[in-house]
Amino acid sequence: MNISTLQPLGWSHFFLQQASTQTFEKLQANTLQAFRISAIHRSVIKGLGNDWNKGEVELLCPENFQPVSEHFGVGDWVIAEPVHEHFRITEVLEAKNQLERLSNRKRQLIAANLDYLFIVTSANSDFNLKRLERYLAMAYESNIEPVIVLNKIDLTDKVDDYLDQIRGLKVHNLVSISMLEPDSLLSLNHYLKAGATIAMVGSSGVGKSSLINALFNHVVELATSVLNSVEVTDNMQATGGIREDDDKGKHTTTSRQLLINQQGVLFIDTPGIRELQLLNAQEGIEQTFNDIVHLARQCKFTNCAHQTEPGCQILQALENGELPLSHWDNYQKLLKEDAFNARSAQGAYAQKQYMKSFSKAINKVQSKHRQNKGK
Ligand SMILES: Nc1nc2c(ncn2[C@@H]2O[C@H](COP(=O)(O)OP(=O)(O)OP(=O)(O)O)[C@@H](O)[C@H]2O)c(=O)[nH]1
Ligand SMILES: [Mg+2]
Ligand SMILES: [Zn+2]
Repeated sequence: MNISTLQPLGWSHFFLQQASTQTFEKLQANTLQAFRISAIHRSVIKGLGNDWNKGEVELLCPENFQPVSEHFGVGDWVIAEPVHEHFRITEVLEAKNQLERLSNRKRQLIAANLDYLFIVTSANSDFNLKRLERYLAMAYESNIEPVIVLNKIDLTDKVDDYLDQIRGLKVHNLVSISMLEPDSLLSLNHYLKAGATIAMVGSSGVGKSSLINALFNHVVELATSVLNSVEVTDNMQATGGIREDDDKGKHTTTSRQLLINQQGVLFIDTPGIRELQLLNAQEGIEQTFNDIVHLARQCKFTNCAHQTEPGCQILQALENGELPLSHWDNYQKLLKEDAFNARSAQGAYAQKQYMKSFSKAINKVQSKHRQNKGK
């Protein structure tokens, strides 16, 4: 193995130093190889290794790494051994960072080893600040720098309104673009570094795949195309952002895949998420809502529940309009949901226990209420 061969894929000493002496020697002798996971489609797993410029290699996944979705995701690094003409995964390396969410009551990895998370939204009815807050919390939780990408600005004459709303979220990175205005894409140049990995997330149809295609005309699609043709649903006239094999219109992405363009930027395209459910994201939520956290610290009582307490800064800020009610509501909602989801992912038993204690607490409140009424 030659480190520089894998460097364009994002390989670094962080991964190399995880290898035991024995693994290291085998990597040197090429009796083991490192691969970056580039696609996971049902049971088919693909990776890019030493010969990455020749395309993907199918990787066999032994039972101890199944279900795959719980062990690694697109963007993760694995070690694999050659078995006949295939490679079999022997080890999954610890990731620099991983994006996860709750899906079907299970933890699901969205992508791993990212430098930036492009949170794509469109300047039309899809736009939703609360949804952006969810994505931000997910990014912060994983220590991945978020970039909010407001796309389809050709569809509105109120771009500044949208931008003002997003600025309220205090994000460092915000760009507004349109596939129909190629110059607008220049604002993304800052993030497009060779060897950097950028994942695109957002609702279906916001233009994640179009953006990957449009940024670089020379995107080399290493992953096999796993796209479904669907009806044209949007009003994009130009086809600049459309894949080569598509002259009809929209293709919805059905699985995650890693793509590398000729400038050496790595992209992870993901299918649109209907409703992002956070998982283990408490710190990320606190960071997203740090204005609220800051206010709460100034409440008169350290254990203030922000209900009726005197000297409550939250109540005061809500009253004088400094703190928008929807922002406060979303904060509470996300915290509750996150706690619930954590239990949900831990399993049905823990979930039952939680519901039990929850209903106990409610019963307590209700019986107290009845007692008070009876007085
Ligand atoms: N008007 C306009 N349409 C756009 C723009 N960018 C993308 N579109 C259109 O929006 C539709 C959806 O684009 P996609 O790139 O497939 O969206 P996606 O986010 O990848 O969607 P999923 O794969 O389903 O998650 C397509 O018809 C695009 O042509 C834009 O800047 N302006
Ligand atoms: Mg797509
Ligand atoms: Zn308070």
